[in-house]
Amino acid sequence: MLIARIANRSILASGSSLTTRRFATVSPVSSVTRNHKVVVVGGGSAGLTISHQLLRSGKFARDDIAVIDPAVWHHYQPGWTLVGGGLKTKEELHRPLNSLIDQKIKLYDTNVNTFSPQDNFLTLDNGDVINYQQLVVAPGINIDYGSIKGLPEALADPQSAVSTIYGYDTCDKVCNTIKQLRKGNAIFTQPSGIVKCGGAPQKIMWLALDHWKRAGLYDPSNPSSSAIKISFATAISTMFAVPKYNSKLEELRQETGVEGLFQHDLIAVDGNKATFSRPDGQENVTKQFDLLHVVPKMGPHAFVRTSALANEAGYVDVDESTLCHKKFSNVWSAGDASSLPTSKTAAAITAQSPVLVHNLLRSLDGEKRDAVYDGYTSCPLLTGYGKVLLAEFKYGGVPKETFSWLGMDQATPRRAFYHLKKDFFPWVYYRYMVKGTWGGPKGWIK
Ligand code: UQ1
Repeated sequence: MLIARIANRSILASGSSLTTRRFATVSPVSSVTRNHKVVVVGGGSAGLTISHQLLRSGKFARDDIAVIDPAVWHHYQPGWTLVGGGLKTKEELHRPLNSLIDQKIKLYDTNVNTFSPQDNFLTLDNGDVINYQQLVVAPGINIDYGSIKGLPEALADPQSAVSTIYGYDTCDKVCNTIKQLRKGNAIFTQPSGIVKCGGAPQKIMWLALDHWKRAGLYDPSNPSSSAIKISFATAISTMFAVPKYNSKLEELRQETGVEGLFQHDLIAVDGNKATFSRPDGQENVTKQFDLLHVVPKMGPHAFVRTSALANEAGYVDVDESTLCHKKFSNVWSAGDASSLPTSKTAAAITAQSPVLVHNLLRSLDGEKRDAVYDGYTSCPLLTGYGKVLLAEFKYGGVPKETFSWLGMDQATPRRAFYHLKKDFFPWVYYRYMVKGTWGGPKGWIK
């Protein structure tokens, strides 16, 4: 250990201004310095996919690539809606993170403390210094449970019918609250601001509706005389951001008698009362509920938001085509933490990763970044058991549907899409995508 420290000091003593700076903030007695060609912050969908695609390029030796993530578990989050709907267990959707990382990649199981992109290094929470040639920042975003007053307490209370599919701890509570409800008001919310997978807040509502319909508690053709009343309370003014799919989902809402509480942004939960703020200085609205499915507000992690890498909103400020940082040409980002103006999904990561990897490798070779991301993302939107509308679109909300060559209109919910969502995607994700060999709609990567 001592030898390692001395060795590190001698590397640091090579005289750059960088060295002085490091010693100014980090104790030389306890800290260690390491060097990697590529450092990937985050072992989530983007971090794993990108680091393994890089490794498979054959251009890296053992420990050339490092991943930084303190998580013990890696979760397949797109599956949490299925847990809420009673179709999967949460345990079958996760894997120990270290079991998913190739032995040739170095894993640091700690948090990043600060980024120093001007000097090509970052520090870890334990004070260690990590130098890099290229940096990929993909730590995801944070679910801010405290953004809604009373929410943390209500979620933790096993007696309350308040839950969310957006967390590992609560996604199974969702299923219990749906099964237990026999009558009363069921409210499903969607917040203002950026969330992961903009369709998920209503997917769980469509599954619950279908469950109550089958249980004889909800009659879509006669909602007012049904035991259960269903409301969708969303901070935005439509069901979905992409016009093509919005028309279909709005039609479905009206046909099934779901009340649309548009421009209602949940701000507080108190017992069985939910309070919503309204735009343009209108008074808050309070609703009584017997079941409340909440989607908390979300945002960038503090260590990204407060760093030199962030844009004004706190996301890693990258070019929307090349995924390269707008100021630091050896910094990249993909996935939820990035500023890319598209919907935050695992499907988006299938399209972003090959572009980022190609451009990063070209940069290492001193060549032009010539791969372009078109904003592709997808939302397999469950509209009931056995039914999925497969929304796929690029920047500007322009549809980009994989199965259009078969003459299919993907706005029509289908059983085949349901099996893609429930069976195929979780399988291809762990078997190929996080190993760097699945390119989404483009198929397998050699
Ligand atoms: C996809 O590749 C993927 O990753 C495994 C998903 O899982 C989260 C998806 O939801 C989607 C839509 C894709 C895209 C792939 C095809 C074939 C449409």
